[in-house]
Amino acid sequence: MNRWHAGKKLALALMFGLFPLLAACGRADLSVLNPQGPVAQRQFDVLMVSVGIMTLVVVVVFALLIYVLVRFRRRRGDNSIPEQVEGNHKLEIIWTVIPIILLIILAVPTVGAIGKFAEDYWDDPNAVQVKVTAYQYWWEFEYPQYGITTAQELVVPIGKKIAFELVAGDVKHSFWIPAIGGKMDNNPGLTNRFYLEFPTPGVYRGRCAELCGPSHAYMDFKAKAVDQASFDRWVAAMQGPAVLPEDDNIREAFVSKCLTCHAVGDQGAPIGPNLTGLGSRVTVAGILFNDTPEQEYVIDPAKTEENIKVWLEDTQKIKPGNMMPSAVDLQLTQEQIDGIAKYLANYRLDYE
Ligand code: HEC
Ligand SMILES: [Cu+2]
Repeated sequence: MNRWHAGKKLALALMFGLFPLLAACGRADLSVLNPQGPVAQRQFDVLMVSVGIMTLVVVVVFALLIYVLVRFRRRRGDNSIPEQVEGNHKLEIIWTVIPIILLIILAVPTVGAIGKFAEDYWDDPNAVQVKVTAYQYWWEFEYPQYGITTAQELVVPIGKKIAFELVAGDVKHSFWIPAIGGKMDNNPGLTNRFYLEFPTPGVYRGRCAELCGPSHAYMDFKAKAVDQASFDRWVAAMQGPAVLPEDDNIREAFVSKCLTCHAVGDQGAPIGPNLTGLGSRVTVAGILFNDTPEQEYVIDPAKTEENIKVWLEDTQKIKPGNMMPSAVDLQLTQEQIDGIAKYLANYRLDYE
């Protein structure tokens, strides 16, 4: 009785314990199982066809197995050897033909969908071109139609085809926004093209989906989908003149110690992410969130400032093996750290 009680308690605890875990499976900003937009929906449909077929196979095979186990079990006192059968044409044809039919049912929508996913809208004047270059462990997004470059946070208009050209700056990476679609490899020296569509405004979480080094698991990015007017304002703000720190000492430090690798303004950066409008990004370095738990994805400048300091203090602790030196190696004073963090956190492009 007691043991039964404990078992029941454990089962209940497991059920409720797993609940929040499983609930995350449906997040609209993250989950393949809650597809957003036509590309993700099509991929989900193909997934469901194969899950359906596999479920059918499992159910039929297990039903037959259980039936045979029960029906042909050895009965008490029966020591006779059953009739020995070898080769049954009818059965062999059945279990060859049925899998072939199932494979055809699986193949037709899959091959059709794969063709659709690979459609190239790069030269479509209505599409927005984004060239994605993946580095250990960050993402660069270049918009050749507008002459602008950003990093870690992709900004796109809703309802339009976003034509991606993928390449890697070092090793192989893979571009994946689970709720929106993907994934596709970023290879060094070889470009891949595909497209995605974002149906509703919001922040979607992106990931690197190819083991690329010690900080692979931290190689996150965000995709922010906004309406067309906001997107146009963002492009105009990105194209505008760069803003530098007002204070002479801070500006001098920023230019000499940071702009050697980074850039502000519309040009790409030589080694690191473009920092233009960093204060408008949901994260620092892709993983330190600038929002508060109460208001997801609403940026809190004080939190951004804190995150920039955390990042500068020990970049290797946040993302082991990344290419940015820490404050000590850059010989920054505390005053410079504070000043630069304040400047970057308040470097906002108010386009939403
Ligand atoms: C040697 C080149 C180099 C120098 C110098 C450098 N950085 Fe970086 N920085 C990088 C690289 C590379 C990354 C990307 C790291 C990653 O995420 O893997 C980065 C990332 C960042 C990020 C996160 C960017 C984002 O999009 O979220 C910030 C902020 C930053 N650096 C600020 C600074 C500041 C401020 C300085 C000067 C005090 C500086 N960096 C100096 C190379 C450099
Ligand atoms: Cu990667």
